[in-house]
Amino acid sequence: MNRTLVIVKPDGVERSLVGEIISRFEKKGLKIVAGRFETIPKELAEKHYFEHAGKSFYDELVTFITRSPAFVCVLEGPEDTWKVVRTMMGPTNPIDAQPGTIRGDLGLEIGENLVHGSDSNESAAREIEVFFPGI
Ligand code: DAT
Ligand code: MG
Repeated sequence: MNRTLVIVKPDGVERSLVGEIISRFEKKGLKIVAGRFETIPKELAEKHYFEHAGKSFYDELVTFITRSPAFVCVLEGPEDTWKVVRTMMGPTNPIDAQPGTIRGDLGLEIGENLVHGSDSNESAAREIEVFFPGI
């Protein structure tokens, strides 16, 4: 089996869309194998988003992801689960996201795009270790 990290970001929790978003993945056939509801500590946010350090939107991104509780979970499927999740999420900017995708149906702004999904099997392994070490 193959796993990826998904985060329903603070905007998704604030808008009471955790069930809506996670149920799409469950209906698709993916299984939740770990999950935690938490205000992400700054230190974990910085580890998670290390690749964006130094970019113009980095400070805003860390402030956003740590501002209120998020639902962080690990989803499991047969293969390339990260890709299944990202296809269902839609592209980073909700303006570009097709109807039928999470960002396309529910989002409007790049800075409040509801959901995180790892972008490769390597990122998935790294990000799962950041949030659920040793799992
Ligand atoms: P994704 O979340 O689709 O993997 P990413 O890894 O490139 O996108 O960026 C991480 C998050 O940072 C993204 O979900 C929203 C924010 N972000 C990315 N590019 C941005 C930009 N140009 N302006 C503002 N926020 C941005
Ligand atoms: Mg990314």
